[in-house]
Amino acid sequence: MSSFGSNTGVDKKEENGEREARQPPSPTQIGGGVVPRPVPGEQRKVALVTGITGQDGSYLTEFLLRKGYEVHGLIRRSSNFNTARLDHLYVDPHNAAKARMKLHYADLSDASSLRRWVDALLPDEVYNLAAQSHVAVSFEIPDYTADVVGTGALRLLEAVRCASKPIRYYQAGSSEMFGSTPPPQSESSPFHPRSPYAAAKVAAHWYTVNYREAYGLFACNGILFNHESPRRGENFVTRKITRAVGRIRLGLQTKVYLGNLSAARDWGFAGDYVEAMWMMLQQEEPGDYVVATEESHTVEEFLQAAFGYVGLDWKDHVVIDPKYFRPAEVDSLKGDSTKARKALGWKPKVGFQDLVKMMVDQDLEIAKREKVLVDAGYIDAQQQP
Ligand code: NDP
Ligand code: GDR
Repeated sequence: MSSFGSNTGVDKKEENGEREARQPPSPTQIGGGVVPRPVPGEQRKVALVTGITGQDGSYLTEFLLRKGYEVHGLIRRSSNFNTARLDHLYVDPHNAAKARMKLHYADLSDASSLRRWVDALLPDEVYNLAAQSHVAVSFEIPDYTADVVGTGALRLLEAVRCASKPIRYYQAGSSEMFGSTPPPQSESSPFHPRSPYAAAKVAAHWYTVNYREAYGLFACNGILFNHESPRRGENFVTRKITRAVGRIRLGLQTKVYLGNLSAARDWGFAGDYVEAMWMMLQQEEPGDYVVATEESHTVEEFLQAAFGYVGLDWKDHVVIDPKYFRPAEVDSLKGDSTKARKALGWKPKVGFQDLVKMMVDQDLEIAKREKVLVDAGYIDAQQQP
């Protein structure tokens, strides 16, 4: 713990978590809704999750609800509903006895909204999962990516630091931070980011370390390698492939256009990885952890596994389109997660082949439903090549 003071007006003892939490004020009207406060003395833990509508946010929320948490998620305003991954967890907040997941509007680019919700909810744990998380897109919108991914983390850390009780903080770091550093990559491997996204994640990583050292915050960086699932966004390569496999198998599409097939990634299952996030925040001391399967496969190997599972040859269906190559590529990622396995007792449960099958099985089901609509003339299969 550092001996440096803070500028929040509270003394060091308080920042190190030795102060009694303030009595939470009574419910406040914020953002058009009544904010439920944790009842003093109640055992239920409260988590605040940014990026709750994303792949990891939905798995983490399921996990925390199973653990008995009350989960508050910050969502950004969108012209379409962006809560599809959470619909199965949603209970109308008027059903106060049952609704343990609550959603509030905020944005990582808006410091005041972050500060307001941290102050209003006074959670025990904050999980910062929000990001413009697409590496290729970060070359198109570098400024925005840096703002949300890098400075956004700083804004949230500052809100946590200034809160009136000690709050544990998780930062969603990425194997992309290692970039061109050769595998295996561990906590002691140097960072060499290869995209605006990765550089912004490196900034967020060091902001987190800095707040831990400077203010004694219980702040952890999870350096997570690629993790996928049936809920993966459809423009990440694994899901793009499994969606295409489902549609091609059902005759709704014939080709899929891809970029670099020789890149190697350490792919795990997202449901396993959110458990590691939680485990980090339950330790006696904060720290940084690599989370990985320690097994690496190329995009081509993923294609073989996914197409092969439904009896197809990927070479008959894949077309290389140079537009999907990146200005700078991360060639090879394979994690060394010894620290997480020893210190947290974490290990992945789902292997590569089972992950591929899980994703293809779901995307076959989605394609079957699409086919019903196509056959009935409700949608046009020719939207895809
Ligand atoms: P997703 O892209 O699925 O989800 C990102 C989330 O961030 C969404 O909820 C999105 O909201 C939200 N978000 C985006 N911009 C903003 C903003 N300006 N303000 C508030 N919320 C915002 O990512 P994943 O679930 O896959 O990843 C979770 C985190 O882990 C990310 O930080 C990612 O960079 C990191 N990571 C992911 C890995 C992986 O393999 N999945 C590996 C290593 C790190 P909306 O739904 O409205 O778009
Ligand atoms: P990544 O995931 O960049 O590793 O970031 P992505 O699935 O986008 O790319 C993996 C590899 O596949 C190659 N590739 C393609 N990628 C996409 N998206 N689309 C294609 O058509 C295509 N063809 C080949 C890429 O070049 C790359 O080498 C993910 C994100 O979740 C990040 O937020 C996270 O931090 C890292 O994983 C760890």
